[in-house]
Amino acid sequence: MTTSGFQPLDHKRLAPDVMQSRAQALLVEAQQRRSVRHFSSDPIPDGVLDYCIQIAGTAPSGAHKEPWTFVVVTDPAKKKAVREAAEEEERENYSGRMNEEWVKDLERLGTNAEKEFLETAPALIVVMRHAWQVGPDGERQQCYYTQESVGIASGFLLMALHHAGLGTLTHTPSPMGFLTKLLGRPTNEKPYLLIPVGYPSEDCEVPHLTRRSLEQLRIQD
Ligand code: IYR
Repeated sequence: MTTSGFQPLDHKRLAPDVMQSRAQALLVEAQQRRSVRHFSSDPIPDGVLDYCIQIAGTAPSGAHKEPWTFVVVTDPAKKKAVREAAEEEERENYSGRMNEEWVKDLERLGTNAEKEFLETAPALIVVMRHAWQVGPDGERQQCYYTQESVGIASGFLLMALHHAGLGTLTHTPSPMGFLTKLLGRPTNEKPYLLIPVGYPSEDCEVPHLTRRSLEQLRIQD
């Protein structure tokens, strides 16, 4: 969307009790979200990913440049290629690129260099960050606060997918520059996150984790 001029904001105040119950209901839902590393290969119902990607596209961005693209990978051969390239990087990470403290911090997540979920999950969404954009005459156009903008859009996406009943993982095979080429994207698009999406497998387990309480989260002046 491009803007030209101004228009009145379409906003209606809600009754306080409605505000409270809507916020609380969203909290209950958000508390159920977990990172999923074991997926069913069952397909995702038609249209769900498209709605969620459009929700991600409502995120605010620096100078409204919308510096993002969401590449959806469902082709088994392509998922296999992503897995192979990601595992190659991860083997290097686990066998030396990550320091001792980092490897120890990951112990409770039970992760390793094997990334079966990259093939099992019915879809991989690769969030691409536009470091710059190309104008109509091929000129390079600046983008602003792209890390922040794409981070917010990714948060919207994760929440939307969770709300729709799907499991996700925020996976960051590192480095992940290989994805630009593998997915045939232009060089201004930098891979930001790789999000496997699908139903969690029937036997999916997640680590015991607690979250910070409101008292720890909120500092009152
Ligand atoms: N990218 C590796 C390692 C990893 C790093 C962090 I920080 C995590 O929260 C989880 C994993 C991997 O995906 O295994």
